[in-house]
Amino acid sequence: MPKKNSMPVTERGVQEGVHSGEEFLAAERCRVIHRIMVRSRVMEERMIKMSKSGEGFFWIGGPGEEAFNACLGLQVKKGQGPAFDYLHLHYRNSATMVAMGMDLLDGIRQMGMTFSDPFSVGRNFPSHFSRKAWNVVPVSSVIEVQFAMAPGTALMQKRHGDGVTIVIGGDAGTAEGDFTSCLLWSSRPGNELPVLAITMNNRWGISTSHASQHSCEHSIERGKAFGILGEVVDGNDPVASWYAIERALRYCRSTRQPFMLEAMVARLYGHSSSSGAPHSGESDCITAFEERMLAANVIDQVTIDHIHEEAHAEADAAVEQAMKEPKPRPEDVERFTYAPSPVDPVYPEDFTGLP
Ligand SMILES: Cc1ncc(C[n+]2csc(CCOP(=O)(O)OP(=O)(O)O)c2C)c(N)n1
Repeated sequence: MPKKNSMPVTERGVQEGVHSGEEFLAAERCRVIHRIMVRSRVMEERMIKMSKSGEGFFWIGGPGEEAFNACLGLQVKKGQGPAFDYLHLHYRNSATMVAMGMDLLDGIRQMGMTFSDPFSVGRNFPSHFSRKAWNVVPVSSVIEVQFAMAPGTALMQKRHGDGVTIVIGGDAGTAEGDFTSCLLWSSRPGNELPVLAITMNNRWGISTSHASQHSCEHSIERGKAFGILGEVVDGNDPVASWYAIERALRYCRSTRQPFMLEAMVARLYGHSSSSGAPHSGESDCITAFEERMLAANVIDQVTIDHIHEEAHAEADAAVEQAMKEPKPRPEDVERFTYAPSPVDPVYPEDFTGLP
């Protein structure tokens, strides 16, 4: 079982930073995480605007999940192939992608359904990422199927280095059989797999409350039936999230066993643009972190304002650029659908279109 830090964790020689209980993150890391959170949020808010202005259409994304997601993206072992971590994300993980190095322009391109969208050539919903070079498996709109796929990459990884499989979904999705399949396949005696199964618990599944559907408060409690250890973390708190993720990843990497994490998060703009994306008034991880950073003297208000302004300029420029780029062409409608197959008489060529 990964151990909680019993002493304040100070990064060597560093005095300044933000505390959360007994845990501590150095000032520079706080500033890096904060900037990723702001850039991700501003990108998502600009995307919501696109859904209302006609520059885009349907919006779904991750405002409210940035604290946890930024910390996750920064700790992923990024690369292609079994020696690196595999990511089976859901549609609220934009801050994970931004932390891994995704340009805001690419998120905006998918929202704008442009041909230049690197994840789906303008065919999928926003935040439906896929990036082969980073082992980011295509995000599915059909919730929870990522949990059925995750043991597949983990089974392969078990035999290669210390890469692990990270799979993420919402709390409502845990009602699907795929979630249970993941727990079962990750914990078969003698065949345990390095799967980090994460639930982002915002207490809602569209308009259905968690409390009305689930008899246990936390999805990690269900891991007990499979002998899988787990931890619940305040996903609004970057300091607590950083260390919970670090413990969980260290456990999966070193033991090659599964682990469960449940991050309690906010759903700041409702489910999607289909519900109008109104602000929910829930607690905001960015403003809360800024207050703590200010109080700890690791940032000042002028710098905070500058980071927000820079992020707005970056997102606006991205929309301007994306809107100039071509849309998918009607004559391509049958392309980019199937992987190439020399034995397929209908689609023998490369129809994936993805790099
Ligand atoms: C298999 C399947 N059933 C239903 C839906 C419709 N649907 C889309 S999102 C969603 C709610 C998911 O809630 P949760 O898993 O808690 O994630 P959240 O959106 O709250 O982050 C539902 C029911 C779907 N996309 N796929």
